[in-house]
Amino acid sequence: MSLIDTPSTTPELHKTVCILCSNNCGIEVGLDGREIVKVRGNKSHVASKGYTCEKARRINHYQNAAGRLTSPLRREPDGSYTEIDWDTAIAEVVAGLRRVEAEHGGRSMLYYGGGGQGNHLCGAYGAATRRALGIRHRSNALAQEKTGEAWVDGRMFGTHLHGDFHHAEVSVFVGKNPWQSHGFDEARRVLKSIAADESRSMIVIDPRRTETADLADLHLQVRPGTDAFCVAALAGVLVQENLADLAWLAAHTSGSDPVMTELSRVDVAEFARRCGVDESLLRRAARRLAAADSVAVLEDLGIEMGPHSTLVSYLQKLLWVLVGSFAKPGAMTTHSSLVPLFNYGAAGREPAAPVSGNPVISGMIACNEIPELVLADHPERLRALFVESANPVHSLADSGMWRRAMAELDFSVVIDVAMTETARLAHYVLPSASQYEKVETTFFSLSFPDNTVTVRAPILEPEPGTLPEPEIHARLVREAGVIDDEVLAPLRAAAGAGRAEFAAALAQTVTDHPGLAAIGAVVLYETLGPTLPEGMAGAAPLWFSAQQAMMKHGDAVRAAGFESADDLFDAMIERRDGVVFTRHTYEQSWSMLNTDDGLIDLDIAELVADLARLADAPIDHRTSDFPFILSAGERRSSTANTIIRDPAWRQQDQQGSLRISPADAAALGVSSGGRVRVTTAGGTAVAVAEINDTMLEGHVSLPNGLGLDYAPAGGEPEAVGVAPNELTTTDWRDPYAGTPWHKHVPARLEPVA
Ligand SMILES: Nc1nc2c(c(=O)[nH]1)N[C@H]1C(S)=C(S)[C@@H](COP(=O)(O)OP(=O)(O)OC[C@H]3O[C@@H](n4cnc5c(=O)[nH]c(N)nc54)[C@H](O)[C@@H]3O)O[C@H]1N2
Ligand SMILES: Nc1nc2c(c(=O)[nH]1)N[C@H]1C(S)=C(S)[C@@H](COP(=O)(O)OP(=O)(O)OC[C@H]3O[C@@H](n4cnc5c(=O)[nH]c(N)nc54)[C@H](O)[C@@H]3O)O[C@H]1N2
Ligand code: SF4
Ligand SMILES: [Mo]
Repeated sequence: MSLIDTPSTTPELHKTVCILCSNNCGIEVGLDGREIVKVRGNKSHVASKGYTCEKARRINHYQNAAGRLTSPLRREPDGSYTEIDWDTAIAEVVAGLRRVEAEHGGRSMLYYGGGGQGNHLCGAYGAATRRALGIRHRSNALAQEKTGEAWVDGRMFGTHLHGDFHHAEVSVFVGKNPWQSHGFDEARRVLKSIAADESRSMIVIDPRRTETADLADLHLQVRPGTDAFCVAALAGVLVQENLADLAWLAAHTSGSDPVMTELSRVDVAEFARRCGVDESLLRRAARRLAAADSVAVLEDLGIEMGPHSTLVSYLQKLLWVLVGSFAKPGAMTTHSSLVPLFNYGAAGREPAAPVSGNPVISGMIACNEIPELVLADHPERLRALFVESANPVHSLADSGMWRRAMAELDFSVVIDVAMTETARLAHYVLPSASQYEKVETTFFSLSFPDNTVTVRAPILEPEPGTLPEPEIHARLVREAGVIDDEVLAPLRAAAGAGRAEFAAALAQTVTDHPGLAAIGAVVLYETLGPTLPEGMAGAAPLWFSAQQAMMKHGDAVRAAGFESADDLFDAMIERRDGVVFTRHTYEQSWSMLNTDDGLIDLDIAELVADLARLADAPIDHRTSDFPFILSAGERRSSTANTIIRDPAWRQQDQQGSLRISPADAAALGVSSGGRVRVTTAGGTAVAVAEINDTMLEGHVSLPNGLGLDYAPAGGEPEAVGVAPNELTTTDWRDPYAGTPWHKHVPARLEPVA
C-alpha cells in the first residue's frame, strides 16, 4: 500500500512520519522549497515497514494550508484581533492566568489538549506550564472516547493492553473499522492477510457493512446501540455451552464466580433478538472464539460513543479472558509505555469532578462536562481555559454550548497552527511551528513484544513568527517566575561535561529544589537541550522517559539492545527510522499486570449489576419525532479529525455525505447528491445524501472533521460539509465515563428541494 508519486525532478528525501492518525507511519518526503511534493512509505521504519494509506500522500495540505497563524494575537473588546509581539503575548497570557488564579484559585482553570495524532511533546511541556501557573484541572480528547475502557482496564488489569492482530487466530473488531481508521500497524495488510488465510477468522460487530466487515468471516450486524446485548450473549454462550477455560480462569483470575453466575443467566435467544443478530450466527461466533488458540479484540468509537459503552468495554474483555487468550502470541498482552497515556493507579477511587461529583478518570475531566462547568452557577465553576493542539469548539459535543462557554470565560488562550473554531473565540492565540518544523514524537507506543517509538527531526524551518511549543512553554514558565537561572547554571555546566555528570547534578538539584520536578520538561529543555543536535533540544524530556523505561523495564530495554538509558535516549535522538525500545518475553506480560494480587480481576461489581439489569434496558432510543439513528462522525478515506482544514484535500466526497440505506432513501424520496435536512435535539443542518447499501435501515452516518472554516488563499472563508457537533448534545452520555453518544444521535430527516 506504499504510494509513490514521481515528480519531474527527484528531490532529496527526508524521513518523518504521517501525522494523520495514531499509527504515525514512517514516510519519506521530498521538498520543493517549503512544499512537500513527494511522499512515500519508509520501508526501513521499524513499525510501518513502508506501509501507508492514501491519506499520507497529500500531507502538504496540512503543512502548507492557507491561513497559517504567523503572529501571536490578542482579541480586542470589539472582537477583532491585533497582532502582538511574543514578549507582549507571553507577559499578558501569564498575567491573565495569574489574575484568575488570584481571584478564583487554580480549580477555576483547565488545560485542554496537549497533542493530537502526531504530536505529544507539547503535552509534556504543557504540564510544566500547567503546574507553573497553578492550573488544577486538565482534560483531552481521550476523555470523550477511551476513559470508559481505561476505567475497566484499571479495575481488571491495572494497565493498558495490546492485541496481536498480526498473528491472532481470531480477530474481533467491536465498533471499529480498521480498514479506514487503522489503530494498529499495517492495518490493511493485516486485514487482507487474515481474509486470505483459511485457518484464521475475523469477527466484526458493526451495524454498517464496513470495508472491514466485507473481509470478515462473521459479521454480526447489530442494530445501532445494542452491542451490550450482543456481547453479553456471546459471553453467555461461552459460559452456558461450557466453552470457557475454567482451569485457566482458576489459575489466573480472581472474582470469576459472580461473573459466571450472571453470564449463565443471560437469555441468549432474547438478547440475540434485541440486537438483531441471528442467534445461530451468534453461537457460531462464540464457538469460533472458544476453538481458537488465540483471540485478540479491539473496540473503538462504535461502542465507546454509544449506549452502555463502559459495560460493553467490560463485556468484550470478558470474551477473551473467558477463553484464556492472554500473554501468548496472537493474544492480548500488557505492554510497556515510554509515557503512559493513562494513569491507572486510582481506578475505582478517582477524585470527584467539581459540580457533578462524577469520577475523574485518569485525572481527566469528562469532556462533556467542560462547557457545563464553565456555564454552571457554582463557586467552583471554570473561568480560564488553556487549549493546546485541540479544537474543542468543533470536536466536543454541542458546539453551540461551547461557543456560549467560551464567551463566559474570564480568560482563554489557544496554541495552534491555524485559526480554528476554538481559537476564534479565545482571548489570546499563540502560533506554533508545525509538526514538520520542529522535533516531535507521540506516546502512542502500545505494541508487544517489541514496542517502538519514533522521534522525528524538523524537516523545515519554523514558519516566520511561530515558535515550537517547547520554546513557548519555556517562556511562559520563565515569565511565571519559577525558574531561577542560578539554580539552572550548574545543570547546564554538568550537561556540557557529560550525561553521568548531568544525571548526578539533576538528582542533587531536584533534592535541593523539589519544586523543579513539576516543571521538569522545561528544566531539561533549558539544560540538556542545548547539548543535543541542532533542532533537537525540544526532545530533552525524553531523556527522563528513557530513564523511566530503564527503571521499569530494564530487562526488556536491554533485550532491545540498549545497555543504558543514555544509549536508548541517543538512539531515539539519532535514528530516523524509529527505535524498538523494549523487547519483552510473554512471561513479562504477566509481571506488567498491575493488580493487587497479580491476577486478572473479573469482578467489577457495578458492571455485573448493570449486566443483571440489562434485560430491562431500552433497546431503541428512536421516537416518532426522531425516527433515525445518526452516527455523527464516521472515519472515512478522506477524514483526519480536524487536522486538515482545506476541503481540497479530499479528492472524493468533498461535502462529506450523509450515508443512507436504499430503502430509507426511497421512502424519503431522496437520491444520491440530493440534499437532506438533518434535525436532532441538538440542532439542524443540511447534508448531501449518498445512497449506500452498507447502511442498515434506520441508520444514517455523517463523517467526522467536516464543516471546518477555510479560506483558500485570496478567497472568502467557507465551511464545507456538516460540523457533526452542531447536531450533538452533552446530556446523552455514559454514566461511568461521561463519554458522549456521538454514534447514537436520534434524528429526523427531510428532503430539501
Ligand atoms: N480515516 C481516518 N482515520 C482515523 C481518524 C480519522 O479522522 N479519519 N481518526 C482517528 C481517531 S481520533 C480515532 S478515535 C479512531 C476511531 O476509529 P473507529 O472507531 O474505527 O471509527 P468510526 O468510523 O468513528 O467508528 C467505527 C465504527 O463504529 C460503527 N458504529 C456506529 N454505531 C455503532 C454501534 O451502535 N455499534 C457498533 N458495534 N458499531 C457502531 C460505525 O459504523 C463505524 O464503522 O480513528 C482514527 N483514525
Ligand atoms: N461528533 C463527533 N465528534 C468527535 C468525534 C466523533 O466521532 N464524532 N471524534 C472525536 C475524537 S475520537 C477525537 S480524538 C477528537 C479529535 O479532536 P481534537 O482533540 O480537537 O483534535 P484534532 O481534530 O486532532 O485537532 C488537532 C488540532 O491541533 C492543531 N495542530 C496541528 N498541528 C499542531 C501543532 O504542531 N501544534 C499545535 N499546537 N497544534 C497543532 C490542528 O490545527 C487542530 O486544531 O474529535 C472528537 N470529536
Ligand atoms: S493516516 Fe494513519 S495509516 Fe494512513 S499513512 Fe497516515 S499514519 Fe499511516
Ligand atoms: Mo480519537
